Amino acid sequence: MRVQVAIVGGGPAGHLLGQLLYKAGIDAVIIERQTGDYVLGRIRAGVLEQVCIDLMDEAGVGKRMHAEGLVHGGFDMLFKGERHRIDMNRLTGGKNLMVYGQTEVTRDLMDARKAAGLTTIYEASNVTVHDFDTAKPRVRYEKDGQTHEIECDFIAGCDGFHGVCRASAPRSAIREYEKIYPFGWLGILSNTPPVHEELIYANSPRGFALCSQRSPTRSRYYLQVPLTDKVEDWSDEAFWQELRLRLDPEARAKLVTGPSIEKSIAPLRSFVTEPMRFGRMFLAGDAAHIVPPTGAKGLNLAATDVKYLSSALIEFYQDKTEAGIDNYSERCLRRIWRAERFSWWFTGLMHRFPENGEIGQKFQEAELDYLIHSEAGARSVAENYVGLPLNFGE
Ligand code: RFL
Ligand code: PHB
Repeated sequence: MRVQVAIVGGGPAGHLLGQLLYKAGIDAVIIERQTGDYVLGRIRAGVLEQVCIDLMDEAGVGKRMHAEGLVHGGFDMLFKGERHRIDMNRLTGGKNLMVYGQTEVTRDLMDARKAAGLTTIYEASNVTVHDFDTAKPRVRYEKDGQTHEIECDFIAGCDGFHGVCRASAPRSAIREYEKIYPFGWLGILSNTPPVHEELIYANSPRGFALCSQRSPTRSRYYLQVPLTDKVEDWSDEAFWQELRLRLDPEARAKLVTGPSIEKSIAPLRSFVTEPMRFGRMFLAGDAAHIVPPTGAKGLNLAATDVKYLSSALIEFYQDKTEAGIDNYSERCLRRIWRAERFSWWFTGLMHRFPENGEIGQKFQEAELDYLIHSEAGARSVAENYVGLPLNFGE
């Protein structure tokens, strides 16, 4: 097989890239290790920034998102037992976020791909990437006991944190920055009405908690837990009991509980790869960077990488210029480091770090107190949380 772009990884980044390239008449194939159902079964992000919403529209898949997504103009921060609203909409001059699950984003993109008759190779094993330092890169994979090879002009590494593309970049050409946090997030999905119409980020003496949602009848909640905890240690009842203890009295009284339909623990990490281009192979999304989920930035960053990459590839084919390709890594990394900084800071503000002692706790409380009482402080949180514009600082 020969295509212009071989996309390794069929998560949200790979699928969004496939759709944007298709719209521009560029021929691409997606090679995915898992089945489509497996990809859709991973419960992850829930909050879309305006740039991500715009990209879904640009890709021609925004209809269901606009019909079913929930528009949020603010969120609550809970500390010392009281909730304080960050009025994002007012503080940012009218900007909002959309609550619409990553599963739905990916499903809409997969459906559009299928409807257009485009090729996705699922259950491709032993995927390897070759010759991306030449003008004729190749991707090899195995399926049904046979080895296949794809020739292409470019490889897009959209294969997530554990993918093969970053791992195949020459070690001498790559620099990685990493911070691992000393706790994880235990998440639960349940068919119960959300405790509040907006999200609640809680800094409680028992640890962080987040009340999120997917729809008026489906909730998503998270608890900060030690890295040593296992999902099996947490019955549904134990989860709800702990969540109650981390909320304020009003939320505690309103909380509706029910059986979990998904429960998992995610580690928290800050991670950035530099650069994001190796000859004719580009990294995008979680393949190149990870943020702790506190800032709700991971999927949104993946989407903006893909925006920059699709624009660069379209310029290459239509305008015969390599300027966008040459600029790709630097352009992405500026945006990524800003989101990394915010996610790291917000994680530090909202979680419990016993190793920082009582004084660390006092610093946190003083900062939270400042942020909710200072217009400038609250605006800075709101501006970063809602997402900085694509051309910020350019
Ligand atoms: P993905 O989603 O990991 O997809 C990569 C795909 O590549 C496939 N793959 C391979 N395919 C072929 N060959 C190989 N060798 C391969 N190796 C891997 C995988 O099977 C997979 O299908 O990365 P992508 O597309 O870059 O998307 C990134 C997002 O998934 C991620 O950033 C977000 O989910 C992060 N995140 C959040 N982001 C937000 O913007 N807002 C949020 O509210 C938010 N909440 C979250 C989150 C992530 C979480 N977890 C579990 C880490 C909440 C949580 C709990
Ligand atoms: C989610 O709904 O899964 C979610 C929301 C906000 C975050 C992280 C995850 O910061």
